Amino acid sequence: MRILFLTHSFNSLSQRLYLELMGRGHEVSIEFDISDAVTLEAVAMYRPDLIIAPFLKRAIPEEIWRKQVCLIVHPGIRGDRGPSALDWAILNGEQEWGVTVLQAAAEMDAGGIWASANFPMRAASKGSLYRNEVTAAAAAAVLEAVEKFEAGGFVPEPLDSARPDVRGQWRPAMRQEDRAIDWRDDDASTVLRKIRSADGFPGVLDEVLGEACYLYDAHPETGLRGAPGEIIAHYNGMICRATVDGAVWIGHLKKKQESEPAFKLPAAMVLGEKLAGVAETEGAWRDIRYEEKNGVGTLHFEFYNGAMSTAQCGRLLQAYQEAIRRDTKVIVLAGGADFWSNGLHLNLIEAADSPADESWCNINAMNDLARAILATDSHFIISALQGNAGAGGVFLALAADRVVAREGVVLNPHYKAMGNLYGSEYWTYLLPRRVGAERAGEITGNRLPVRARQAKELGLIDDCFGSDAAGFRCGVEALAESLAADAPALLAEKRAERRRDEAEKPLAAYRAEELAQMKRNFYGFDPSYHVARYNFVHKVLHSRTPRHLALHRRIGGK
Ligand code: THG
Repeated sequence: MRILFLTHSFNSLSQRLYLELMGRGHEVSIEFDISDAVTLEAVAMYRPDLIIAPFLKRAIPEEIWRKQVCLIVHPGIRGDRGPSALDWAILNGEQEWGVTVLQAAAEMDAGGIWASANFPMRAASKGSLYRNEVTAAAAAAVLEAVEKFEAGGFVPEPLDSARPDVRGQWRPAMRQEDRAIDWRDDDASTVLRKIRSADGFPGVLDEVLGEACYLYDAHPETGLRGAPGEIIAHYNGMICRATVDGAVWIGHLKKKQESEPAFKLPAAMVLGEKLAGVAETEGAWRDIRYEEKNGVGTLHFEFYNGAMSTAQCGRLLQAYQEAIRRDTKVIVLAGGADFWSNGLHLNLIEAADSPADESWCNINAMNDLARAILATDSHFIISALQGNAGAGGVFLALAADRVVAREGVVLNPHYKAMGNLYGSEYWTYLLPRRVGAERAGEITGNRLPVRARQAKELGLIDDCFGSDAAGFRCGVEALAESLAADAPALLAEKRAERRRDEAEKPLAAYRAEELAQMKRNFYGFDPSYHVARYNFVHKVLHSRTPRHLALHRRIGGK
C-alpha cells in the first residue's frame, strides 16, 4: 500500500513505524505538519491508500478524514483522549498504560478504535517510556490496524466509555500548576514523578537558587540529605536537591526567559556562580557505571539524549582505560537504556563562546575514545545497543569487535542531515570495512534510518535479538560469556587484523583526512553546520518536509 505519514516531525516513533511498514513492503511518504494547505496538497499529490498520524499535535482537516481513513497513534489506553496522555499517566502513577490506534474524526481522539496494545508502566521519564514501551506498543498496534485495513471490511469499534475495557477518559493539556513541585511537602518519589511527567518536554517549571528554570533528567539519591528544597551537592554538572524524605539529582535545566532563547544545558552550567557555596560530592546516581560478572566487564554510560560532551567523552575514556586494566577478557559497552550514543553534544557546542572550537574539541574527544577502543588488544569489545544510536554514536559503536542491537533499535548512520557534516570517529575506516565502499556511500548519503534487522542484513552490525530490554540483556550476557571462553583465539585474530590494517593505512591517516573535512565544516565559509545545529538546538519548526522523506514531492518521483 501507499501510506502517507502526517506528522509533526520524523521523531523516533515515526522512524520506527516507517521502517516497520517499509519492511513489510509498503511504500511510505512523509509530510510534516506545516499547514492545512500543505497537508491537503500532499494528500492530493500522493493519493495514498491510507493516512497515518504517528506524532501529530493538530487536527487533520475534515476534507481529508471525511474522504479516507486516517489513523491516529495515541499514546494512551482505550478511551484516553487529549494532548497530554503520557504526562497524566506518569503523574497519576498508572500501573498499566497503552497505545490506541484510532480513526480521525471531528472530536479529537474520539473516533473509532482500530487496535490497541498495553504495557506495564516503568519508573522512567516520559521520553524514555515513549522511546521504549510506547514505541513497541505503537508498532504492534499500527501493524494490526494496517492489516485490518488491507483485509477490508473491518469496522472500528466506536468509543464507548461504558464498556469495562474502556478505562480512559478525556484529559486536558497538562499545565505547569498540575505538576508544580512543593519542596516543603513533596517526597522524592512525587518529585521524580512530576519531573518525569514533563521530560523531555516541556519540563517542570521551578526556581533553583533564585533562577526560574525548567527541570529535566531527574534521578533518585539514596544517601545525601538536607533541608527540603536545599541544593545540597553538585557533581559532574548535576545538582542534588533535598526533599522531605531524601534527595534527587537533577541533570539538566532550561532557563525560563523571554529575551534570548534558552535550551537545555547541564544544571551546574546554567547555575554557574550561584553554585559557589555548594559542596562537590559524588552521590548514588552516576552517568558512567562499571560492573563485572563472570569475567565480563560492562560499562554503562547513561548520557541525557545520548549526547556526549568533550568532558563526558573524557570521563568515559578514563573509565574505559580502567576497565581494560582489569583481569577480564571481554568488555561490553552498554550505553544507556534509551540511547547508546548520538555523538556530539550539540547543545553544549551551541552554548560555547566559540561553537567552532567546541565542535573541534568534542569531535577530537569522540575520536580519542574511538581510537582507544580500536587500539585495545587485551580485550574483546562488544557494543551492545539497548537503545537507538545516531551520527557519530553509530560509528563509535562500530569501533568495537562485535556490534549487537536490540530488535526495534533504530540507527541513523549518517551525518549529512546536520548541515552536511562530513563526520569523523574513523567512519571512513569502520564503515567500508563492514559494508564495502558502495554501500557505505549509500548509507551515509541517503540520510535514512535503518532498523536493527536491516542493519544486520547490510552488515552494519553483527546481530540483533531480544524483543525487550530484559531479553536483550540476557542475550548480551550469554554472548559475552561465550566470547570470553574463546578469548585467546579471538584476540590473536584481532591483533593480526589490526596490524594488517595499520600497515595498509594507519588509523592516524583516516583521522587526519576526516578532520581536514570537519575543519571546513566548523571553520569554513559554508555555515550550513552552524545553521543546522542552531535549528536543532532551538527546535526551530520545519518550514518544509525534506525531499528524501516526501516521496510525493520528488521531481520525477526520484
Ligand atoms: N482527529 C483529527 N485530527 C487529529 C486527531 C483526531 N489530529 C491529531 C490528534 N487527534 C491527536 N490528539 C490531540 C488531542 C487533543 C489536542 C491535540 C491533539 C488538543 N490540543 C489543544 C488545542 O488544539 O487547542 C492544545 C493542546 C496543547 O496546549 O498542547 O486539545 O482525533 N481530525
